Amino acid sequence: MSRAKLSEGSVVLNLQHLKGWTLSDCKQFIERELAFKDFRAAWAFMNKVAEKAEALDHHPNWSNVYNRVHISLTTHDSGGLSELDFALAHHIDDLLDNQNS
Ligand code: H2B
Repeated sequence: MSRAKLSEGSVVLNLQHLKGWTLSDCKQFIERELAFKDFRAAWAFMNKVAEKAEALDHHPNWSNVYNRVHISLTTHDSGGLSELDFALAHHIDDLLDNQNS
């Protein structure tokens, strides 16, 4: 998968296939804020995302406060958003869907 920076049009198209993610004002990040039952649930989720990030060699910028996780995705190597950011975002959404089923 390519780390090349996507055009603004491609970013907008890709975003339409994601729910709950927003584009930052500078247009270099897509972001999502999540809330879990407690810290343990948040940390378990972060561990699962970390596995996928390693497999993709593509890593989130994120922070955690107790049950909340803020995720911000960008491609540092290209100075913008790439296919990898959207692939990771979709994977994160799949993990969330599966934990609720
Ligand atoms: N993660 C993210 N989000 N962006 C990158 O450009 C990136 C990465 N580059 N993970 C990878 C690692 C690169 O530094 C290594 C050397 O492949």
